[in-house]
Amino acid sequence: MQASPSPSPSPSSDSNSDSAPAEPDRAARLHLLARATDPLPASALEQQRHDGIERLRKLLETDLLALSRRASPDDFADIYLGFLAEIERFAAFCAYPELSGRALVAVGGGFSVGKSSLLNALIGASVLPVQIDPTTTLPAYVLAAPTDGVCALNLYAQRIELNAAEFASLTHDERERHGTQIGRLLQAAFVGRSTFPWPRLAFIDTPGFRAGTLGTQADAARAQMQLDAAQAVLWVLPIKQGTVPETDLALLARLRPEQPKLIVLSGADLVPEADRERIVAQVQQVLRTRNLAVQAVLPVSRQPKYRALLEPLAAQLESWQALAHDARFAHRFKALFVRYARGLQAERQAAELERHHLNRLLTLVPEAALPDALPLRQAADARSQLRAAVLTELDTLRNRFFTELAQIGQAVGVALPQPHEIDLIDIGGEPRLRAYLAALAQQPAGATPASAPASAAAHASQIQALHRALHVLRQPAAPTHAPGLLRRQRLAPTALAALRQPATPTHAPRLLRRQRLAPTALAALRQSAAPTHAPGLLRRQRLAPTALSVLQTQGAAP
Ligand SMILES: Nc1nc2c(ncn2[C@@H]2O[C@H](COP(=O)(O)OP(=O)(O)OP(=O)(O)O)[C@@H](O)[C@H]2O)c(=O)[nH]1
Ligand SMILES: [Mg+2]
Repeated sequence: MQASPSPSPSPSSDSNSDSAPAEPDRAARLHLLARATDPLPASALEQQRHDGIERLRKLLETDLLALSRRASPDDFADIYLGFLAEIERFAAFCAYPELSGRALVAVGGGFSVGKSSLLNALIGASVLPVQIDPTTTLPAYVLAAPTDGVCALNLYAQRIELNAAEFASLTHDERERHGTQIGRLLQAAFVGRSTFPWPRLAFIDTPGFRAGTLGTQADAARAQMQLDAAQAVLWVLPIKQGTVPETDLALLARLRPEQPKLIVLSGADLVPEADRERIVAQVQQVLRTRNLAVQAVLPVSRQPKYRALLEPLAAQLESWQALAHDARFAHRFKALFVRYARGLQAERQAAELERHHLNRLLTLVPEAALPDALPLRQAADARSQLRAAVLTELDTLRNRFFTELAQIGQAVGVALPQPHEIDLIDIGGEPRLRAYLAALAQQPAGATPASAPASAAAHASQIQALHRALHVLRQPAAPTHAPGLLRRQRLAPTALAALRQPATPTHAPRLLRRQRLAPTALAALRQSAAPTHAPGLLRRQRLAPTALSVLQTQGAAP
């Protein structure tokens, strides 16, 4: 394998662009094309992995779709596309398990902003193709390896080796230069370098997304998925722009808030030194105004003369090596299943409510009209029952999916157990609370887990509030409680705040009151003229048990 590809098209290939490719080139292209479309796994292990992923795919494409035809929420198309995209990324991960154990740093930004150039400069070698025009067509992972080499995932997610020249040819202008579009058949490339300085990091060089009028939601969604999957993000902007375009701000805003991010201003050699600081301050100001937290805004340059500018960035990357590098596939798959289930639960509740209203109406309907009215109630009943049945089947399907996922994970050496719904709550980078919640999830409500923070034990009221909320969340008999709580993602951070402030024991009830639970419950209880309304209203609020127990603790409820 050749050590280092030529980073930019050679003048000779440019001048040939209008004529037919030469014979040796044509043969080489055909050979590459054959590998890019070869469906056969190379080894027994590859075969096993391939079969496992195919079974997962079939579960989604056959069983999940069949279920969705019986009942599915309005956003099912998005959920399904999410599943397909996640499966693709999972297949890429399994085909290149060397990625596991490394924190993934995504390099994102618009077209031709200098993403690939930045990576080349950081690793001190021209491994990624760089051109003035849009260049990168397929996401390329760059990481440490015992020997230099490039491989890619072909059309059938099989791993194929590429020589340096082949990799360098897979650019946006491949068709003009070689008459082929093999880059579009490949799913991802993996560039291993023996001199890569960060053994516990891997970069992913993403194709730039289109901005402005050319922009499509699909582009942005694809870019966001790659960025989302990473543990940290380097966002590249050309320093000459002097500010952050709206498209970039929108994408940055959609990233997970706890994901560490750096803004990198490329082309620092192109502006006078005095302007550099001004532009950095300007960018920081824009980010502050938009409430977008980034660790730093760093001017950089690909020019060797400006190498010193890369040092702060290199130091930051060094610290990112300590980032947790859990493969979050299981979480993202689970989140998609939960989204489907929540949609069904909402529809089921709507049907139940309709049935409830119809029941009331039926008491007023003259007997002669009953034959017309009763089918309406039966229809609402049927809708609710169908959702309940589909929810049960969805549970079974999800468990089958996760059993299969765990087996594939085992084959490639990554643990992928099914996460608890509680684990999906976004509680930021608070490992202590995360561990605490995880321990709670394993225990019966009421018990304080051993891993609880020391100060927590002394402040039973906050802990109790947290327990109650989590208990509600875990109740299988009341599945609608979980979505309610999950949707109000404010619960966990506020519980965290309560744990942090042991001196204010009223914090938890205050929070609940702020969430408008207690006032609603109180209002319902006050309606003594219509006592039967209270439970109904409370049930509709979905958090009745929590609200009631808080009121009881405060002596406000019977
Ligand atoms: N002077 C100067 N030029 C740069 C710098 N960084 C990138 N460039 C130039 O900007 C152009 C685009 O650079 P790329 O690294 O290919 O940009 P990219 O973001 O990877 O582009 P896509 O892969 O197409 O999205 C090339 O012509 C680079 O030479 C820099 O720091 N200084
Ligand atoms: Mg590029």
